Amino acid sequence: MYLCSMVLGRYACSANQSPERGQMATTYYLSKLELETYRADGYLIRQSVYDDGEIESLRLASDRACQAALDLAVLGKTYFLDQKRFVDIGYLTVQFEHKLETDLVRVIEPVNELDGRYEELIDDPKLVEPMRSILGVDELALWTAKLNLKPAEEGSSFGWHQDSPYWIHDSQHVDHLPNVMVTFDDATTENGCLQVIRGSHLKGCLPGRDDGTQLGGFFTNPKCFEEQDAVAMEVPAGSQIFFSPHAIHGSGPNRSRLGRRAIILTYQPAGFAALKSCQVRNVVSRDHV
Ligand SMILES: O=C(O)CCC(=O)C(=O)O
Repeated sequence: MYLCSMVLGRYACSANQSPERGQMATTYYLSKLELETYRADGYLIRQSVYDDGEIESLRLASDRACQAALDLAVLGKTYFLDQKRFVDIGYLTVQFEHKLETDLVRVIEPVNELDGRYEELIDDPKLVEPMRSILGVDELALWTAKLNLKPAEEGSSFGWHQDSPYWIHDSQHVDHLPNVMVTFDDATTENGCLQVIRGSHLKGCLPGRDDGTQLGGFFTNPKCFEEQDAVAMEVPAGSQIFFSPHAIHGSGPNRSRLGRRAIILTYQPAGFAALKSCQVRNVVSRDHV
């Protein structure tokens, strides 16, 4: 039953009366309108889903995951693509900010393997139930989990791209890999919030840039979309942004004094292996809180 609705300010879900015990159980499935919005625009925002305590626990986990990644990175294999530093430790990849000699972490993937709080988050009904609505199946698995950090004044931009062309060689069901970003800080244009080209997911996998750089092919050819269709996902900390694997998205640099931390989880139907570990990580259903 799809009962959730958007309200002004903090996100609230409709309560579902349990006839047996007379108790109210909260559900997080998408409403019909939300699902239609996701399908038409390629994204859907739910604001302020997590309370201050939950947000703080996600931030603390980000500090722990970064420290763990830095400790592991000394044992890893370093390489550069277009002068950008990456370190692989087994199948875990750490991307660093672009200024040389910096140890500021930009992305960790798959981050759930570094911290139990993120492992637990994968099974959170607040994520799982909307993802069941989007995928139209009850049983889910994780595809990947990225910690995306934009340190104050240093965090770099992400060029316009789709995720589907990255994943098409590793998945037979690239249309069924929806993302959700959970924000740990208020996200604004100034601190480099996510931006999505509205409706771009309807075009499927698009060609990359042919600019002679190593990473150019991963960025969407600018002839395929209008930048004026970009929508800035300005949301409070603790919000969720669901977006299609075909949605063209990117973000500007962090020009502010506030960090912009977030995790992006990507789900798929159950039984399929995750992107980097190649292990199946099925979602474990949890009772509602
Ligand atoms: O963190 C961001 O602003 C964008 C991240 C992104 O585009 C990605 O991880 O695919």
